Amino acid sequence: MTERTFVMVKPDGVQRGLIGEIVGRFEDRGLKLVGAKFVEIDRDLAEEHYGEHEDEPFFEDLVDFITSGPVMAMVWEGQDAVAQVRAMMGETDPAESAPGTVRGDLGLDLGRNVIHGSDTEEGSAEREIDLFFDDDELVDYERIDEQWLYE
Ligand code: DAT
Ligand code: MG
Repeated sequence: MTERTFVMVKPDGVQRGLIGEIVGRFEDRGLKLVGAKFVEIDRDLAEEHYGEHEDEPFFEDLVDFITSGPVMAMVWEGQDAVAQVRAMMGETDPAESAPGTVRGDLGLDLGRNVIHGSDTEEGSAEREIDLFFDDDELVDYERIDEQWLYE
């Protein structure tokens, strides 16, 4: 099923010059970029975005980190996009992530895990996309290779 998912290159990924590497992986896979913005997240947005973790001991550090510099926020579309992006990201902890995944290739530490992607829980992706993007910031278009990506 065609779906959209929210992806973000976190401040560590931006500072380490990994935006292009990460965008390239999703492009090469055949996923379609339908929205993107390079922004600094304020505390309110960070706390709302990570609301599910507000009772965790790492919550403050997480909000500090995600607001510590610019992020590349994106929406990617494609068949089974939410789960496929999660698979390409690796595990939450880069140390446990398989080589070949973003976190397994580009990170080492749980608190600096380079990328965010919506989880597969029903409604997560929609909630995060709505948090970061207005409807008119998302673009409907066809990629020229779509007939060769999908049967
Ligand atoms: P994911 O980013 O894989 O969806 P998550 O939603 O469980 O993982 O957690 C959000 C972020 O919080 C994660 O990317 C890194 C941080 N985090 C998660 N568990 C942590 C822990 N036990 N200690 C410190 N930071 C943690
Ligand atoms: Mg998560």
